Amino acid sequence: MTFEITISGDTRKSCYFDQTVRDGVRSFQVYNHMYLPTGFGDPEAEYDRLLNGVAMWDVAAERQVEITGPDAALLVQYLTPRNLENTAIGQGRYVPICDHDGFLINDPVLLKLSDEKYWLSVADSDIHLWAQAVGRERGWEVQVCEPDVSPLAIQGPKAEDVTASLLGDWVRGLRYFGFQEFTLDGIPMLVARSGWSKQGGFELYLTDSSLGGELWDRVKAAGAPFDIGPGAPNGVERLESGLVSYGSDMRRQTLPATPFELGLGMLVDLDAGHDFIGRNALLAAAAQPPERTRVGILVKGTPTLPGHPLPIWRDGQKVGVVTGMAYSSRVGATIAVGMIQSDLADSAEELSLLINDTAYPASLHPVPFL
Ligand code: THG
Repeated sequence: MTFEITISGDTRKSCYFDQTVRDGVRSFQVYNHMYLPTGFGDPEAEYDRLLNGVAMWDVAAERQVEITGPDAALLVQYLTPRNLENTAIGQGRYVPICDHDGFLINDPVLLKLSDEKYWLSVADSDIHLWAQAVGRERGWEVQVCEPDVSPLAIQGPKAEDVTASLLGDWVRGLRYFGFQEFTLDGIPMLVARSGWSKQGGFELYLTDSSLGGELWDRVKAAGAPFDIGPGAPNGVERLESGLVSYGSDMRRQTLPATPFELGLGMLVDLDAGHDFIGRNALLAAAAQPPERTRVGILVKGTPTLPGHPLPIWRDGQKVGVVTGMAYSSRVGATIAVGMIQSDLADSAEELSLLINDTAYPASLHPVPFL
């Protein structure tokens, strides 16, 4: 029997879609109601490019929530536990967003474009509606909208050479998470040193989606001497590097977690004196040791994750969850991340995962793995 699934009409393509299809995309995931490429059919080559060369990723699904107006700074600060006081124009910050119970509902990159204009480059949840509602309910003078912005990531040790040869040597001077507006032969963008990998690189925030195909091809051409190839946010490298993935490591509705439980406690500023959503809950949470702690896990064997969260077993008891797992050739083992009850986070032994009726021995490992 065959059947058809219609995905809501709210789900859309990126402005790089046609180029990714032409260049051999093989799988997509729906992320922020958009099609996000997840693979081009050769995971080993894509991993190798990210680690040793350079890759280009269509990450337009990292959508922007634009917050403007006289009270924009007020709203942005109220949305995140991180103290934004010393954020300069042209500086990005990684900012957790929590609900009133202190559970993470997103972990965007914040870009400060001016004192009255901010972008939240969001992970996979509907922060646009949240920000708009909060601003309105507070009676603040702010507008929340989605601008025409489509990030394209260039990642890997040769990303700087590629980006410099495309845009000029000035990009070498960009600090980590710093960004700058730039127009390349009529293609307007914002150039940032950032990206969802620890291999270094840039994100080009194209601000005219009608020029997506042109920008993709310009990056491809500039990267050709460096053997650039298409890729996607990499599930193996992110585990090795300990990057958090909203939707995998936590999600408000299915796997609620506080910043403390996810190892993001350093981004929660309870003493700065600013008010923010979730402050009381996080104050209470901070007053006692967290119930669960984020851990890395080494798994014996080469199972694949049948779905997540997957329970971690010890002595016939569920003591935690695995939220991401993959074989890492650099570690030489199957690695995973997840959360475990805090009293076991330092020294738990005899852990196991149960996958398809087979028990796989597991042991703790510090994150990042590399
Ligand atoms: N780039 C942009 N937008 C994004 C992402 C991105 N939106 C969705 C998603 N990724 C948001 N989540 C993250 C998670 C981690 C990081 C960035 C965005 C990240 N973390 C570094 C780390 O953990 O080591 C740096 C953290 C820090 O500076 O404190 O880069 O990738 N545009």
